[in-house]
Amino acid sequence: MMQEFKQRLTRLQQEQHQLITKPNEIAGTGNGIFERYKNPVLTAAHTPLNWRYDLDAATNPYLMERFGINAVFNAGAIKFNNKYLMVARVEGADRKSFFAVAESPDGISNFTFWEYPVNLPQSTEPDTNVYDMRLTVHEDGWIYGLFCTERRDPAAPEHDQSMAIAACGITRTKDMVNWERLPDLKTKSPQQRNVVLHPEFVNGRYALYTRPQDGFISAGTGGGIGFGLCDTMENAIVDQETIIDNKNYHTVYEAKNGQGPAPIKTDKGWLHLAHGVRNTAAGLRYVLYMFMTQLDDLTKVLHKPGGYFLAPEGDERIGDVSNVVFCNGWIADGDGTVYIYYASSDTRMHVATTTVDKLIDYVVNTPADGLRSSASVDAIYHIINNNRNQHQLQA
Ligand code: M1P
Repeated sequence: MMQEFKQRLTRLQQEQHQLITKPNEIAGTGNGIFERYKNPVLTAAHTPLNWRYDLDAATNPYLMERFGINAVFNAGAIKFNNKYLMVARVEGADRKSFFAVAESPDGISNFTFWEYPVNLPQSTEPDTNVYDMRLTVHEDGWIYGLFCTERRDPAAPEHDQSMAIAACGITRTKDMVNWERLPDLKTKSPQQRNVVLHPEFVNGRYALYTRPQDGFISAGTGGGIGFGLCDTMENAIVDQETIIDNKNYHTVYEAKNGQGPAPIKTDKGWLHLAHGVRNTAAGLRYVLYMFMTQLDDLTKVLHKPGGYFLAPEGDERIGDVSNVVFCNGWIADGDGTVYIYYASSDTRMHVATTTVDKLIDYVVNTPADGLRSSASVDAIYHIINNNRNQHQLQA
């Protein structure tokens, strides 16, 4: 028995070592806007063996998994002490998720989880489930993590065991290890998800991107990306939400949308990455899209390319919740490289790389959604005719 235990343990360790140390490389020619990579960067199989297995042959002679991990996805991201960190949503086989930090030396490979998951303090009303942390290095000196905290709806009748209320939980840290819990955000909306803290003060106040919604899944009268201000994060209250980017008929954000990570500041404006959702016969489809807001007026959208920036492709299309890409973490590095950490189908994490300059070019020069088929044809005619003129000039 002992022999079998040892052999199995060695095999598990070798397989995990191979997975974590596997080099990553760019996949295909791409679209010129960003590069995709061949391998996912973080999966359930990356979680440490000693989280999942009792490694004592006396108490676990068959070396069985004692705590199953179902998925690793929707990670916040930050460059910290020269390492690329993701704060991933790790979901157990029991469906509860929690946060755990994984680090990489180069941002595209070798992501390795820290020894322990994040020990998130509870607020006065304990969370049933927590997920999708957005990290913001704020100019007040703290690193904030805004996340979704979910609890059963107290108004739910006994027969309904799925009615829930989603709210924005708030935590902050200086070292990514010790986290202070602050009271949940209060807004007028019955539900909140995808809330993100802007990195700078606005007239001395904290600025937040919100996503008001009526129901737990359905956005109802809400669903756009909102913007609001509050005086303190220690008792955060947003009294007024202004929708800066709304849902729109027959677009990729027809059903709902939500801010991704905190926006990146550029000399042309703030770059935003968001997700858009539409309904199909096969269920909801989640894609990523981008827009840019004005430096001195965060509520003003300056540019918004039509359609999606990144949509699920190949294996990304399949998972626990298929046909979904979701992003709540990116890192703009000192040399202008941007690492976009996106999850596919609520199952695993990937990276795409690009640069700030390319993203500005994409956002400024991609035609806006004309909202009608004939406008799409006009946009293509415009490109063809420019190319013809160019060709004639060169001839
Ligand atoms: O299952 C897809 C996503 O659904 C929710 O996103 P949204 O609030 O925009 O609908 C979240 O639960 C998210 O975690 C999940 O990836």
